[in-house]
Amino acid sequence: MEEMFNTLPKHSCTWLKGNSTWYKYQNFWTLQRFHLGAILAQQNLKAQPSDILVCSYPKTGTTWLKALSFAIVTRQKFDKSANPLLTTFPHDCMPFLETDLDLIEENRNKSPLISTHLPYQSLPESTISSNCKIVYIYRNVKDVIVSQFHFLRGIHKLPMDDSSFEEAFDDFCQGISGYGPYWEHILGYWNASLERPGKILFLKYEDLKRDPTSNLIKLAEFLGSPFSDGEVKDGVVENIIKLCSFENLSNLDVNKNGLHNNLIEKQIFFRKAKDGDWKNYFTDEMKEKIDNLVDEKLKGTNLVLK
Ligand code: PAP
Repeated sequence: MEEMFNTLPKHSCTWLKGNSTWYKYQNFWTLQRFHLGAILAQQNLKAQPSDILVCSYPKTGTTWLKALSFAIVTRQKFDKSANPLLTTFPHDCMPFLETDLDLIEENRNKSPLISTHLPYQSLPESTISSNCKIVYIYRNVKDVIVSQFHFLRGIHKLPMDDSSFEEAFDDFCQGISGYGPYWEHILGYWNASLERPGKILFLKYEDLKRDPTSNLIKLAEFLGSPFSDGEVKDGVVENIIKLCSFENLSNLDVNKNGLHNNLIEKQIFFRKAKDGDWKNYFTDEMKEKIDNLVDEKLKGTNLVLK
């Protein structure tokens, strides 16, 4: 493996002061350890038809989608005051394919959810042959760039200066970003959703914000745990929305303190959660460049990333 990685295209981000080296393998960029985790999963995962994959490109709403999906599929097991999300970091509510392969089997007793940032083309073959359902979240590209910049600079305790943001932007436009290019990631899932109708649900971060109720009802139906009329009347949908809201999750002790995987401060996963924060960072030229780029890349889909 060491030898193989030595032969791959690699990129050390100047805007991360050399703290992070991404490798391009299987047509996407990420850290060596996630590539290795992906290879292990591809070779060893024995997916079950009942497994459900929670898939996303980083910084598109993963934490939120994990919390919502977990709350939906486990809602019969806990009453409101004892929900695990009150005491568990949302990322710890389900195994992450690239790092938690050994937890997947045991976790099936708790929920069918498995999360991953892998592009569709790199999902383990057994998830495709088992016809596993996939829920995919995406978000407008400019907020993703800003969110990724803050997250990665934050991890390495670097300040948020303008010149570094420009470097991060340039890398992103060249497709060099964690699990990037972003547009290839989206297109992979989008094309698969056309080939496998009913098996891949697309959700958009901004839609979830604008209309959480109908999106949650759609998500629950897709996950095979639809809300009954009685539940809707009793406010179960609204309770899940409140439980998983940015305001609630970001203020819980479990999410404010401590490290995720002994590495990353959990609070970094909760920043502003705003639609349109990019306006504070982008020049007109940058906006035009990325808008044109994604228009071009996503031509022919009805996906709007602007
Ligand atoms: P990940 O891929 O590393 O897990 P992810 O959760 O996808 O990150 O993205 C984090 C973004 O979601 C942050 O956006 P921001 O940087 O623009 O603020 C974070 O604030 C936002 N976020 C986290 N939790 C929630 C939530 N419960 N509701 C809405 N947005 C959220």
